Amino acid sequence: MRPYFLAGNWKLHKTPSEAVAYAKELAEAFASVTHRVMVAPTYVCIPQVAEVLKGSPVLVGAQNCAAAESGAHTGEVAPAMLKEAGVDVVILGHSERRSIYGESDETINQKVKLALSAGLEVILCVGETLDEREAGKAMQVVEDQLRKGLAGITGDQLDKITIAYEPVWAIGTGKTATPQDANEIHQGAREVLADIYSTEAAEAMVIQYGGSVKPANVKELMAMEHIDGALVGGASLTIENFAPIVQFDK
Ligand code: G2H
Repeated sequence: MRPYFLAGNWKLHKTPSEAVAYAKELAEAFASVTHRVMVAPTYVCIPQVAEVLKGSPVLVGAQNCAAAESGAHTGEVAPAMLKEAGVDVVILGHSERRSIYGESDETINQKVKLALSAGLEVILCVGETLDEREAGKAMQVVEDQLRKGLAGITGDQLDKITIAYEPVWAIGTGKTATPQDANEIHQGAREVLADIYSTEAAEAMVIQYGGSVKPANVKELMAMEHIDGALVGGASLTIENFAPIVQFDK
């Protein structure tokens, strides 16, 4: 049985004082949560949020990391620096990183490798654009991103990796893939993982769905066989929305 993993991606929201106040609410609300939970603030909020969440089951995430360990990379933050600042999990390959900041699969793969060697867990995001979906290429795109993003990653590293399927057309748009459409891609992704690694390894991997997840649709998404959690943006920013998502089965 795969554990559910519900993660909040705060994107470019919340100042350090707002993040700390919210983290305190989360620590209290999720003190005895039964699923895996994570929140990913901006870099500058991480140390303070990590301090608040110390001893709480809520994991600390980062939204990105550098594709290098150190050196002349102005504006970047290395995986080991994130680890020392209290980060448990790093989100890599989010479609906003791919589309706005031009990250290639090769760069993302480099980041995955460096993050794992720094002792971080990884959420690797994949997903097709609307044009790609309409051209019937959704699964092909996801397969390509998975194969390239995981290149060189061995089977014994998989327990540190979560996949997030985020159809780009459903991100922040209010449009959600139907649970059946999402499940179909999740199942396809699992078949790709089985082909790269093994059926057993693929069955054990947690695959989150992301894209306009909210309290009103979380339950039906989580009911699907191959959907094991959610990567939540907008609805992770308030306790009123995030608590019912994380505790969707209560
Ligand atoms: C997808 C998701 C979080 P939202 O980007 O990663 O955002 O839930 O706002 O669509």
